Amino acid sequence: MTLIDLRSDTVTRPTPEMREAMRNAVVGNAAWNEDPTVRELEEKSARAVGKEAGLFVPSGTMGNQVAIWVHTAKTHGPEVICEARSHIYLNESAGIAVLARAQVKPVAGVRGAMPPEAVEAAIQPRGNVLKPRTALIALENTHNFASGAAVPLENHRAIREIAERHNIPVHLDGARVFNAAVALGVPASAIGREVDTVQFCFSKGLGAPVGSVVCGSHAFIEEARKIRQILGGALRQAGVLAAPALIGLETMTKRLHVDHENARRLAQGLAKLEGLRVDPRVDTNIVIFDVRDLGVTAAEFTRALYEQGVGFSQVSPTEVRAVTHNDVTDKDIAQALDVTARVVEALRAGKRAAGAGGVGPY
Ligand code: TLP
Repeated sequence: MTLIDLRSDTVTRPTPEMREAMRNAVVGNAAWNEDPTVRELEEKSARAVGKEAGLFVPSGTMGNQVAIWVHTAKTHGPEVICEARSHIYLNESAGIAVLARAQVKPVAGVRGAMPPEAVEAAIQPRGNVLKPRTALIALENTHNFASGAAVPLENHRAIREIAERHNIPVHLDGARVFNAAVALGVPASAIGREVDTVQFCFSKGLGAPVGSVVCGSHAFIEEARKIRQILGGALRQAGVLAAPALIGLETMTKRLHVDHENARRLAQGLAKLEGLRVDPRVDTNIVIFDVRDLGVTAAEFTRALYEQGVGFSQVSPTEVRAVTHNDVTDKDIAQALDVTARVVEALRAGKRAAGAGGVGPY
């Protein structure tokens, strides 16, 4: 049985063009900044998000953590304002505390967007020796655990104005910034312009096997290079990884609307199934739904589906996530809906599927 794998858009296999590009990639020692393919990727990435320079890193997590560390390094007792369900807070193994030695001030968002007035209220008063110092405001767009919501530009703009007034930098976890750009109908550079630094991933919707980039000013990137070195993220002949990432950046960004349509179709189909609570607003390639009314946990639900050839992941004890990407077709979506309908029916009839495997992380 082949798996329709909707657990994440990180599961994509490199396309034949990517494999070919890897084979032919011109390489050099990237740790010495001598790999021409990595340099080309860094330059084009920076341009795409409206920044001066970029730095290739092995993962989105490293890109975010490098950025957070650089932004907070000069502050004693730093605090980072971020959304309460943001990836940097929930899914980066407390890297903020371990690496930057900063603490988090979570602010609850509405569909991933932190209300600007709540952000301003969360900024610590200056001059009070008891208080941490707000060293960074971190945004996420698209917002993964807010069903892939595309956060409107106006929200970023309002937060940037507040940040500028308080002299606080803004970082964007733009793991899926091109999905956001497509959904908002703007170039990614319009989103990048509203923040100081951006991390985005080649290994998600863009379909490349490995890699992310962190972008910002020349001065920021020089500091980031130092931190990347400390974290062991300075790679050698990384052109073989940058080559497929370039294809992701230059061609795969043009097909993301297909993933968004598939996700919408999936959400509409799931919403018809009794027992599933589905957020019908799907901006991009992520659908999140709640299975509590079926009397099962998200882990039990995903396990039952996995056994029938459909991969969903759990994002909380009751919430399940489906993510569309280059390796799922509209036919796969139709089939995933058929299988899900059968499993939901069986669960509603009180049949519990036992088994293990494939539930994915949250
Ligand atoms: N997200 C993964 C899981 O960790 C949940 C996924 O399957 O979606 N920022 C955001 C918004 C992300 O969604 C992710 C990965 C990252 C950062 C980290 O990227 P990687 O996995 O490359 O370290």
